[in-house]
Amino acid sequence: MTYFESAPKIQYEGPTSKNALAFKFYNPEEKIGDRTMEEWLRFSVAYWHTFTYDGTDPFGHGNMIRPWNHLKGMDLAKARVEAAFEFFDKLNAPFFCFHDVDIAPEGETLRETNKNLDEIVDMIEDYMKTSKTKLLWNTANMFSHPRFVHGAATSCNADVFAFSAAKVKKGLEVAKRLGAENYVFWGGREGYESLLNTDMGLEQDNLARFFHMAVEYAKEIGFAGQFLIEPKPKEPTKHQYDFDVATGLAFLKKYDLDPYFKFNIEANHATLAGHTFEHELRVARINGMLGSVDANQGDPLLGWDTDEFPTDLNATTLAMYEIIKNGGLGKGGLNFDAKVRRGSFEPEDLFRAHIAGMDSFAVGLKVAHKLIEDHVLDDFIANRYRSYNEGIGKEIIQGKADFKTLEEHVLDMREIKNESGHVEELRALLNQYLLTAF
Ligand code: XLS
Ligand code: NI
Ligand code: NI
Repeated sequence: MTYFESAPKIQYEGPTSKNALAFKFYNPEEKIGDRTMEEWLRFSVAYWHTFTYDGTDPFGHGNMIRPWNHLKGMDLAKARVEAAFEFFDKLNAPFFCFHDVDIAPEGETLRETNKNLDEIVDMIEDYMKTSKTKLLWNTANMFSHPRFVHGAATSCNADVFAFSAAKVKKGLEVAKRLGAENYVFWGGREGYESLLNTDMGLEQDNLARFFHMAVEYAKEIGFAGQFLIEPKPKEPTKHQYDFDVATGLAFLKKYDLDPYFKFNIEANHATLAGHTFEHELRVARINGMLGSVDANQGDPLLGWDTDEFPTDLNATTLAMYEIIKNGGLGKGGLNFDAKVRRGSFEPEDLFRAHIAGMDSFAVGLKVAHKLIEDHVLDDFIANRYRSYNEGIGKEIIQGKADFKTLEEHVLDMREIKNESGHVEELRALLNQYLLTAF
């Protein structure tokens, strides 16, 4: 059976193509430096937004027209798997991601839920034998069901902690079976509403205990994927513990978890934390912790996680700049944790949206690579910091200076000369590269 009848296999047609269902910039085979676009970008489709989401928002019912809408329960779950692999194939997507509850309905007990899950995982495993699409990561949804009202690993209720552990145990087994490249922990409701009723110390200690158990179990079953923490400052809780990369890093270091984790950085979460996307990528990169990316964008006029498909070329370019400087994403990828707007309710919009996101990151890749190849920012920055290459600066870097020698250096200095940072010029240069790369 065909689910997306109107959609052909999406091909690269080049920047002048007028075909909505074609790539204009993403040419998977095109070499950029030492890798192809496909190898650099490692695109992934998010199961929840593309196959599970029905358009429901806090003010309205589901409105998405989907070829599986008439089905329920396990029949619905199976149809979604069939549709998903048709979609991956037509889009030529190398990866996908899912939460446990996205792919199979929950039962009355965890035993029943796991049974449903096993049946669907069998089916996915079968499809994966002939499909090129691999599993970038899976994760456990520990925020939708009412039992997670006070959190999962940070819940005040030990039964909920146990339930969460059992879900992640199963998730790791599924990850191992399907050959997932990573396993993700996004904080869901791991945060708090008010300190008046919260033992923050215990909650964070418990979260660390939970992560250590996950690390142990992965070792036990031989799951070699990369563990990823996905920071987010708020939503659904008022304050989430994995606020941003810097906060997450301090947590991991405090509990000796940093050797086992990297970060999955989501653009919209970065902006919710009051950072740019590239800031979060940079913090992770310079600490050797850049693992993967949830590729989306927020709306500057709205203060929540709108999860829009990324189309801002400045942002994709600066993101790809960090990713290239990182030497790529390793086991990670660019996962479209992005949903079509509620007004874009036709099945074909799913293709149009992914094409928009993939083309935008392809542009970002090409422009960022050119910027790096031409040493544009590197030369500028090297020159800006040149005072550290000689004299007192060199002594600081070499650890030869101390407060006394530094005082001596400036005590009789009449004037310190600074130079302009020329940030406007650099922004214009970025525009120039964006407009001339193709
Ligand atoms: C929610 C998160 C979530 C994670 C996976 O804001 O982005 O979708 O990526 O649990
Ligand atoms: Ni995400
Ligand atoms: Ni998100």
